[in-house]
Amino acid sequence: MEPNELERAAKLIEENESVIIFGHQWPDGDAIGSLLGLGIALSRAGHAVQASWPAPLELPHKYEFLPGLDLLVEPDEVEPAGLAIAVDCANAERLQELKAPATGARDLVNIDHHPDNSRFGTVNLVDPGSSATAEIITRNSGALGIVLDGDSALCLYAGIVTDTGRFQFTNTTAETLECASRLVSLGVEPHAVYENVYQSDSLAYIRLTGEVLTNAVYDEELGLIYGCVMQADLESFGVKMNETEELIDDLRALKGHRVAALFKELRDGTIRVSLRSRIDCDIGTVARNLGGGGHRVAAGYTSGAGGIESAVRELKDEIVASGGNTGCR
Ligand SMILES: [Mn+2]
Repeated sequence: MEPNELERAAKLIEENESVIIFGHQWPDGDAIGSLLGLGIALSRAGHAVQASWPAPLELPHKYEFLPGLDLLVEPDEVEPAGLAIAVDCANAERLQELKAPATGARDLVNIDHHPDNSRFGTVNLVDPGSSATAEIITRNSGALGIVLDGDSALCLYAGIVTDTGRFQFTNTTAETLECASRLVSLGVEPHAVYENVYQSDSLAYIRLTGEVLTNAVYDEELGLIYGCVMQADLESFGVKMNETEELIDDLRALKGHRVAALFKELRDGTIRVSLRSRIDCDIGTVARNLGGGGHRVAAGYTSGAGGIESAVRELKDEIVASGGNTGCR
């Protein structure tokens, strides 16, 4: 990240009274935590803040404990503002219907940690070395002229905890832990985040997990473990798709696997594929080759409407084909 980008972002924040903050569709803990944490800090500094993401503006229930939800505005009700800030979005396409208000603002600050970020902002605070967008905001809050309090710290901490798999993933660095330490110093109680985010599953979800794990398949030759969540499963167990975000982590408990994949059947029949890998296997490149994107060890893409079987075959073929470059084979 270039130092003058931070200065330019700080100046834009200072100059603009009205700010819209955007996350990506189906936001995860980092997108939500970054959006709300930054939103709270700016609103308490006197800015008029709107926060949104592409429809549906549904918050996964485990994040309902976070403060700042009053800042959320339905995407079709967003009013123009002088400054737009995108958080955790790798490219402007991820903003979907919010792309127009985002790029229509005089300036767009793009804060993100995805290695394939397209630098779509007029100012780009992109740092692929950061575990989370929330880590970038925390570490640079001073340089950005942002004052964090207990509430904004709680949101940012939730973002870092979820994107690092509770400080277990390969993206966890000394800087990550220093940022977390700072947020705890501001009043965050780690156990409260744990209880709200990781001990809030419904019995229906736990039973669905049992079903997915029971039917999981392990391809020993590729070191690939995968499971599927079908629309029929969601209906019979009474679970929403946005509750299944962490299900892939259960597959990763398998000793010796290299890649974990979760195939999710969307309502329109297309298959959303989430991927995780060991550090020596660049699953982000595999996802990009299949039209998606992401990080080296956590990525995803959308497969066509050919059904689960063809999606599985497509993934296996790509792992084999790109194996020499990605180290996934
Ligand atoms: Mn993130």
